[in-house]
Amino acid sequence: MENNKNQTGVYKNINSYYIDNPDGLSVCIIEINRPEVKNALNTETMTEIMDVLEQVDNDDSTGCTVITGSREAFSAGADIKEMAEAGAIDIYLKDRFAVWDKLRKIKKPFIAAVSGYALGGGCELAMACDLIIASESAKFGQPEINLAVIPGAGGTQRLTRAVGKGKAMEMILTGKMFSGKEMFDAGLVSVLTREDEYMNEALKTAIEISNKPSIAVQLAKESILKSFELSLNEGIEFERKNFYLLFASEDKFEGMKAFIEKRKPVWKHK
Ligand code: DAK
Repeated sequence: MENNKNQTGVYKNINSYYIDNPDGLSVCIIEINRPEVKNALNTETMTEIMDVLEQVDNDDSTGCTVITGSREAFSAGADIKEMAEAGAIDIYLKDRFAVWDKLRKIKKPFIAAVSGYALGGGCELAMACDLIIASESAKFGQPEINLAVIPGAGGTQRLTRAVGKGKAMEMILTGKMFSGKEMFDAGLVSVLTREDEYMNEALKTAIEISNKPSIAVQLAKESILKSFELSLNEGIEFERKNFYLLFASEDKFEGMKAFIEKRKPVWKHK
């Protein structure tokens, strides 16, 4: 499964590499690497993460990305030292957080593999991922209230959609941390693992996704995300267009032919 690791580039705040997958497209791993600040996300780190995600989107040989931190911290949030002196006008006019908005434009799936702290922007980065795989002892929280601010990268919206109003209120208004197990029970975490297993599980899921026909994967992701924005009727129409669009792909013909011929399909991702 894990034959070869090729670096995606040289970065200061992340390690990132591709893992070969003999059965399908390769998988990209991004490890946030700022242990001295519990993987706090300064602008440079977010820019590096985005650079890799965009690289994967443009790379026909890669199907999926896993974003992770260390066992101790996925990420303790945006870098407070970077924000401490910023004023409202400066932060608005210079649009200092613009890089965060680009996460929504990524077409290929990316998975959060969470252990340790996932706080503030760290929790929001995990929630911007397409699914969260976490260890039982992960610690999720939105502690911004303790800094006299509120979540600013989608926390009030994505958390509420994932866990409902009551739990979102509890997390955001108290700033308390909740375990991976609690967040699994609340519906934020898709797969809960034992302490040492979160990365293996994330990799397994990423490989499973990378073995699927990539165009269908991307249009499925796009359609699911649209469900947060559209009415049911509009969403179903959007889904229908993407369904029809897939009939233009070579893989659709191969998938259905292979089923009828009782053989494994050979995907071209075209
Ligand atoms: N930023 C900067 N440094 C941090 C940090 C952070 N978020 N979290 C930890 N550190 C640093 C600490 O300052 C300390 O540095 P030194 O003192 O050694 O120089 C070092 O990491 C170790 O931390 P501790 O000594 O505190 O370690 P503990 O084990 O005692 O505690 C902790 C770990 C994670 C519970 C604690 O460090 C902590 O509470 N950290 C802050 C968590 C937090 O408040 N996070 C939310 C930050 S606000 C937006 C996008 C994003 C955001 C907003 C808008 N837009 C798109 C508009 C996000 C905002 C946030 O995330």
